[in-house]
Amino acid sequence: MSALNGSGLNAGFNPAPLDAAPFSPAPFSAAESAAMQAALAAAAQGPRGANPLVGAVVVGTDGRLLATGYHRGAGTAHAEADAIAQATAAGLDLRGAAIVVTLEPCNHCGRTGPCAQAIIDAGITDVIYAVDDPHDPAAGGALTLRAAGVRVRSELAADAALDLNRRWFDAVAAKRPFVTLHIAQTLDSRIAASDGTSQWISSPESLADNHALRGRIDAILVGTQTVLIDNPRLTARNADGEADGKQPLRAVMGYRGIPDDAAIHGADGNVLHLATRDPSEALDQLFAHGVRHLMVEGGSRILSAFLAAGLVDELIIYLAPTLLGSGTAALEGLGITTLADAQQWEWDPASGGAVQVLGRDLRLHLRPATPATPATPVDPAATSTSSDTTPHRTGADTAAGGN
Ligand code: AOF
Ligand code: ZN
Repeated sequence: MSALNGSGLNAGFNPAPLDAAPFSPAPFSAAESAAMQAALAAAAQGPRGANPLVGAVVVGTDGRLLATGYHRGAGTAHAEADAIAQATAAGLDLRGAAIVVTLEPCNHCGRTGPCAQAIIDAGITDVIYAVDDPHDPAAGGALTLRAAGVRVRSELAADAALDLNRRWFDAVAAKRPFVTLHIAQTLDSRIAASDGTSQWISSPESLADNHALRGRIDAILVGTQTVLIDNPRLTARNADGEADGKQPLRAVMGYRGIPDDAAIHGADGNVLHLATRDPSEALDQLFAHGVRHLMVEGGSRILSAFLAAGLVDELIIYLAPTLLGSGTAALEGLGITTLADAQQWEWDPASGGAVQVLGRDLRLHLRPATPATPATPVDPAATSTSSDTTPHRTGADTAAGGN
């Protein structure tokens, strides 16, 4: 986790030459390892979402770190392109240089050009990356680079790179959107007072932060109950309260119909009704509609269903210094009756940090904790006469991260 703790965040901008070890027993030099740590730290500055967090560092022939780049989210420059652009803007000649990246450089013309080609065009002759890109359309950059005569090595700091994006890798493998869930709540975890009033628990700064997030997701999801009671617009709005910039698809989940005059229809009618109460089924349908980053907005039944199913990859809590003592609880229950089954989460220092002060609120940023390995592996043959070889469930197995 050292790559995530923010220390050395600016290491990439340090012009001091790194220790270029005269003899390196490993396939990677000390300078390359240091560059990878800087790339991992840079990656963590980006936002989580449809794309993974990726960092890249260009290393000169003398072992100096020439430029550091990172990916700022879907639709923006990839990390390699960002690093190369910075080096080029500084007038550096990258011929013969190396680039150290936390993910295999992409090979596709997605929202931006292929990084493999940008590396070749810059004259970079060495590529070191941590882990392969599992995403079919983008994968294959290493082959392209090798075919062009670039020396390519991988698996440097692979564990740290996998851990950095572990829920993104899970989502890609499961062919489902990456799921961000946010809760705007009081200190005592209420999202509405007992008379139903809920505007505005959060500070204007928290609302602005949430609208910025709305502007970079593919879809926002609520339950039919929320549509019927709160009648939300679910648009990404600017400080003047006007719909502004890219707007997410608005999805409603549940069996009840959406009234024709519901505000959610908006001017563009970009609304999808998912006739299901099953989070997994909802994600399948959204994925089929091209959604790669979903924000789950509420209400408490939907929030709870996604959490109980272990389908939340990122949790953002806007915590207002307010007490209600009664009213609607953020969560309705997760089917947990004993502490050993509690869901375990960890503070996520990526994407702006684990804790931010937003006006009078705190913004808490978390991700599912890594499922712990049971201390003593269970040998089914020794403990059971049945043919069921399913590992015993532990509290860690039932945590959100275990799905
Ligand atoms: C890289 N460098 O910094 C990132 C990569 O829609 P696009 O064009 O942004 O492509 C997204 C895919 O590209 C993403 O799913 C992943 O496979 C890869 N991300 N690749 O070379 C980067 N963010
Ligand atoms: Zn790329």
